[in-house]
Amino acid sequence: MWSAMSLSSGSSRPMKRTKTEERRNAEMNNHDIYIDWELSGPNPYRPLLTRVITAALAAEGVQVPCGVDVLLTTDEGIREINREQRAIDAATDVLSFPMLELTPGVPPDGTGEDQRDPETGLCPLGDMVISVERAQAQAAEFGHSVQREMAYLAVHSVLHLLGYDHLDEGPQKAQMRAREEAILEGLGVTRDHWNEDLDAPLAGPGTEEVPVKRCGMITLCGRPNVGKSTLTNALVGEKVAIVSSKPQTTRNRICGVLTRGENQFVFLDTPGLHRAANRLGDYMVDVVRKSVADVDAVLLLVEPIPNVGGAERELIDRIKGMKVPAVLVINKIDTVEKAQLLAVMEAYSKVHDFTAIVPISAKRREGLEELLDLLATFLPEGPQLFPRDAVTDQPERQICGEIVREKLLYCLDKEIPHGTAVEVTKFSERDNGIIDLHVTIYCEKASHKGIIIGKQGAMLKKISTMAREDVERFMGTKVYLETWVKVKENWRDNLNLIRSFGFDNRE
Ligand SMILES: Nc1nc2c(ncn2[C@@H]2O[C@H](COP(=O)(O)OP(=O)(O)OP(=O)(O)O)[C@@H](O)[C@H]2O)c(=O)[nH]1
Ligand SMILES: [Mg+2]
Repeated sequence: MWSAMSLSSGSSRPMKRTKTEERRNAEMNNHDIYIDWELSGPNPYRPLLTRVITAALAAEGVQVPCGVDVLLTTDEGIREINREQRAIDAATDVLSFPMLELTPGVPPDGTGEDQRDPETGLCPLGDMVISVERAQAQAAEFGHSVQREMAYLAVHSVLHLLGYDHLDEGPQKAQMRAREEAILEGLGVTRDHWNEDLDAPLAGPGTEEVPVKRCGMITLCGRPNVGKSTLTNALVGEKVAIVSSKPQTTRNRICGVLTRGENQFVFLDTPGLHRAANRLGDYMVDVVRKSVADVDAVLLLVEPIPNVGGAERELIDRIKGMKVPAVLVINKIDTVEKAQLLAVMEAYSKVHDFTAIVPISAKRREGLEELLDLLATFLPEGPQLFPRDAVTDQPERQICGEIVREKLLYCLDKEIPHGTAVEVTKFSERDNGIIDLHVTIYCEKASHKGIIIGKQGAMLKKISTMAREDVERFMGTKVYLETWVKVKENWRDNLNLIRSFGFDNRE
């Protein structure tokens, strides 16, 4: 999965110390963990990595104060280092450069040769380099949080710095894996549990949060399935909107919040603009229209095809009447050759003079930093609308219902999931933290009910299991999920029923 290297003792890859970072801190047991961040914006992983590295050193029995240099960089950044240091011209997730030749399980005690830097008094363990982009991509691939992935990579690297290796693919590798698992478990980080405390800001000098000075609303609009929700989630760094390969997944305006330094971005993910075939469709289209008014910037997301479609033309017409910046975001660039992008840009430039055109891959998180840098320039001065750590305004109960709907979209074919609505009838927490979640799935026909339940209940069981696992991950606790399926004929054309499911656009 990843490569790492053990250089012989004395290797000293120069780390860039261009940015200032707070160094020592009481939480670090007097280790000097220097974290350099080469990406734009503030570094959200410093508290996490500081704690994880400190915990990994403690778990390995290291008692002397140590120095560890960490570089968090991009795929290109790690590739450059890999090329320079190892003559391997490829990006990877983590690289480790131990300073000392240590034996696994025998921690440095500051007495050995080279184990005490005369200047600092620290035991210099070496450098680790992590590609944040790769960590994000791997987290998405494995279906767990970026924090978990970062923690995993950091623990892996600390073990390398302490002499562990896995080049034999045999017992040494097994020993290293066992230590990784034990350390992560000790931190409360397992495959399906994330310890939120690890992300809390570090106490101590230099860690005060800067107040938010600029805050603005940015709408993401476009045709169905173009990747608006994928982008919202990628920008916010959490899954706030459900995603599926089927069009018309998003039914409501979903708000995603990102606070970085002095800037707070409030993203409005909208339903895809389509020709409404029922009253629910009318509602969704109305949500798009309303979300494109009274905002500070609009992002028009398009597929990377050199053809301006009806939905795009309608949205451009709307944007033309507004006085705010409009950015053309060409998504899914991972699916086309670069040459085609020029044709896409040209086709859209003929229709509207966009403030900027930004090609991205929301799925691979490419181009997002550039997009955020641009969007930051559109934010008006003003106080924050949400607390710093907020990612959405949706209540947990609502997100749980949406997760169930995502599994319906994933498991069921054709029109059936589009004719479903999910109502959460119970959402309560017991004294021991377990959550009871009761959900009713409404569908339009008795025949659909049969399909949703499946042979001997197999389909409903599959949907419920997938939903429960996701809800447990999201809530960070055990969940008892009970699901029922009911028929409400043609509910999508019944205004009262639509409203009762929470789709209400009356002013
Ligand atoms: N290859 C590729 N696929 C992407 C990218 N972004 C999104 N997708 C996929 O496109 C599909 C639709 O993504 P969504 O985020 O649900 O799209 P949406 O625009 O919110 O769709 P609606 O809610 O239906 O309007 C999913 O299968 C995504 O995985 C991308 O950058 N590259
Ligand atoms: Mg969506």
